[in-house]
Amino acid sequence: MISLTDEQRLIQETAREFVDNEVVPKARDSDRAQRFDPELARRVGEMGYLGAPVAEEYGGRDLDYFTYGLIVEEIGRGDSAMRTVVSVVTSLVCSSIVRWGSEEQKQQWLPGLCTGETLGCFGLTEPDTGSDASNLKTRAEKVDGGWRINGGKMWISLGNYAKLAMIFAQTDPEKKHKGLACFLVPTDADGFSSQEIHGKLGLKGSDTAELSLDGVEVPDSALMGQVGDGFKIAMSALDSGRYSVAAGCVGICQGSLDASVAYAKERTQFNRPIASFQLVQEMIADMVVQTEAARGLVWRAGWLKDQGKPSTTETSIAKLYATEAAVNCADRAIQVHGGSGYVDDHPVERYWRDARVTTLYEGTSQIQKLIIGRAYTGINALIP
Ligand code: COS
Repeated sequence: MISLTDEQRLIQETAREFVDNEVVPKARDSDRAQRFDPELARRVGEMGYLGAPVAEEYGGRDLDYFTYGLIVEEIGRGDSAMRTVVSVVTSLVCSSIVRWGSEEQKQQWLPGLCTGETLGCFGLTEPDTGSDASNLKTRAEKVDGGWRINGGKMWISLGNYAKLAMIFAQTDPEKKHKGLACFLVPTDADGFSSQEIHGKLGLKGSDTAELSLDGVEVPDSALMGQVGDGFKIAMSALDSGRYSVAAGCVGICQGSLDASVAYAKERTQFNRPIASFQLVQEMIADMVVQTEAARGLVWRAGWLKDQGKPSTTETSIAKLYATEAAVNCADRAIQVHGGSGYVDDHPVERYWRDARVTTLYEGTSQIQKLIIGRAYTGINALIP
């Protein structure tokens, strides 16, 4: 039986209160206005949630991954747009700098990222490069004392607000994934520009950008790790990013369940609360089972990370299951709510729209299945 320590319970309760008091009341308005709320992101940082797993000496809270997951679940229940801030800033950017950055890079970037004063973004995906992440068209060319970067990035969360962009680029196409490098690029560098992407199905309260790097020059000190480490940096970042997406999706499952139970007990038809109908209870039971199963998988992945054990496969299992469960639970929650679930008086239609992207980004469900299948069979079905 897994039980939380007193400290973990306290951190979970504090996060729950913060989310209920400060995140939930703003979620619908941000969604309606299709507006990212940088002040709220800053509050998330002030609470210490952006630096949760980062060492205190760099401005973080030095929490373990398991406890970080508890916080992310609560934020995911409140608003996936804010959970995206945590996934990007903490899991993709901070965790990469912690693992791969030089001492100078850690001191330069981590304190600002942990407080939310500086937002970061993760520039891997390109217009023609999604699942095939090593096949980047962005080029980094060596120049005197640094690098010149040319290319474009697509679907970049926080790209219009970030002061720091982690940019992955190819230095030598013949080397394929072993030629990739990762650069810490200040977004005010000459030649760097961003454009907002409109018309999304969900995550309307989140900022999504297309980035353009037109001859952006950075010094040698902007290179993170070695030339050739880029792909490993990206994959290890995704080990953390996928964990946070999965944890956030447990929050969507729980939120869908909570809203459905409350509504089903209050709404009457045929002179009875609809919660008393067997077919409604079936939907609620399905949500309960999926929520608990998703949480268990996330907790296992977090525990493995804290033990320093390999967790790539288990993270893919958690990400695959929790994201699909979130889509399903939100869909069932709309069904329980009937017509009321189709408008934004209740959070469930936003849950559904926001959950939908989670089976796409940070590795589609199909990519997760191929990672899991390869791990269990020893056969690589990724490249036919
Ligand atoms: N951590 C560190 N290194 C890793 C790693 C991880 N989790 N996973 C793989 N690597 C390393 C491998 O050790 C290997 O190193 P060597 O070249 O030294 O042997 C290298 O990276 C290549 O690994 P692999 O053979 O697994 O790569 P593949 O090309 O077969 O598979 C997939 C890569 C498809 C799994 C990968 O491209 C992927 O995850 N794609 C989806 C990308 C994605 O999620 N995009 C969304 C972006 S963000 S929002």
